[in-house]
Amino acid sequence: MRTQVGIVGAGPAGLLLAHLLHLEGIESIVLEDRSRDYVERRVRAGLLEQGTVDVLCETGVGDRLRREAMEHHGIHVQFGGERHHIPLAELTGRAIFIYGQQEVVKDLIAARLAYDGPLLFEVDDVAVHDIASDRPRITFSHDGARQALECDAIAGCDGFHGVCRPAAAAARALQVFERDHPFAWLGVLAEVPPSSDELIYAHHERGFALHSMRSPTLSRLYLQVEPDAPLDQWPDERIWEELQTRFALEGWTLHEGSIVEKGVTPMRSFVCEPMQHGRLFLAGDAAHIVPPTGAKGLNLAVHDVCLLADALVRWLRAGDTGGLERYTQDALRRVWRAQDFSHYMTTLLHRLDGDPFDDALQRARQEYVRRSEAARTSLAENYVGLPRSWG
Ligand code: FAS
Ligand code: PHB
Repeated sequence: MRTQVGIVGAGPAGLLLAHLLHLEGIESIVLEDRSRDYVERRVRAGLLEQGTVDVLCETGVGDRLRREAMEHHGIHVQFGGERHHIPLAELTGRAIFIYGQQEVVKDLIAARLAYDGPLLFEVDDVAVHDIASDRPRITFSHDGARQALECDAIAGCDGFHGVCRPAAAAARALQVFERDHPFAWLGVLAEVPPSSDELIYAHHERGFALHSMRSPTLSRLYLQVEPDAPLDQWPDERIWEELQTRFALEGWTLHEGSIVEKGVTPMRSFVCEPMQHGRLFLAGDAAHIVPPTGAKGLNLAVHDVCLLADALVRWLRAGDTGGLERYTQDALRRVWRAQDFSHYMTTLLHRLDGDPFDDALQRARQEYVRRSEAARTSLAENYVGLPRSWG
């Protein structure tokens, strides 16, 4: 088999890259090791920056998003028993959108299949080869047959646990920056109308809690728990009891409903540099992970593939390698901004591990957000996502 760009992974990064390349007449093949049903059901992100929504709409995969996404102009942050509103749109002129990641994935898969774009699900034993040569290859098994795909370039969009970053690391030294946070998130999807018009990020002495949503009838809620907290120690009653405690506020009620999905997500900060080696380019979670407190992961993946698609088109069309040579530095500028903001939101709002100095710093930062419009504006600017001109 032969194609111009071999793409490993049918998450938001891989599917959007394939779509952007298709719009520019560049061929690609997407290889995914899970089933279509699995990737379309996997509950992950839910918050899209204005910039992400603009890209999806401008490239023709935003029709359902426009109809179904919930546009928010603010968020609430709660600490010290008080809830404070951050008027995002007033402070930045930009909004955020609530639209499940699996809905974005469904829209991109539907678009891909509508023009018969090659997309193989349930592939096995994916491996990348000769990435430092001008004929990189991907080998894999599909429908019981071993296949080899020859490419001009390979895009590693296979997430944090994929095979592409380790392949790059095997070929050359990758610098890794990482930090594991001493807690995790227990996330639930509940069939109950959201109890708030906008998201609520709550700090409580028992731990962090987040009230998000997916639709007017579906709430998405998160609790800070111990790393590796076993789910069987979190029956639904205990989850609601803990949420009630952490969101408690005079005159406000958290409505309960049946929990239809729950899972625990580790909190990790991770960046590998460079995000490329030879003809292999990493994008999204394959290259960097942020704790979800800043809602940046999916939005960073979209930003990476916009840069990578532009650079690949210029190279494959005109032999101009400038964009590819700058890919890592251009992508990392926004990655480190998001790393800093995600770390800031995580240490501002989670129960920390009891170091008195860190706790005092946390109180000082909370008070600064409560009393300073400049602090709220900086938080808002990072939260809605910096404009494209920022790079
Ligand atoms: P993904 O992990 O989504 O996709 C990689 C794909 O590659 C997967 O489909 C996988 O099956 C496939 N794959 C892996 N190994 C393979 C192999 N060897 N061969 C073939 N295929 C392979 N981000 C936000 O912006 N906002 C949020 O609100 C937010 N909330 C989150 C909540 C949770 C609970 C979690 C876990 C993450 C959240 N994130 C959020 C971050 C998240 O959305 C990721 O950043 C996003 O999925 C990254 O997309 P991809 O890079 O495409 O990676
Ligand atoms: C979500 O809706 O899943 C969500 C929203 C905001 C976050 C993280 C997750 O910061």
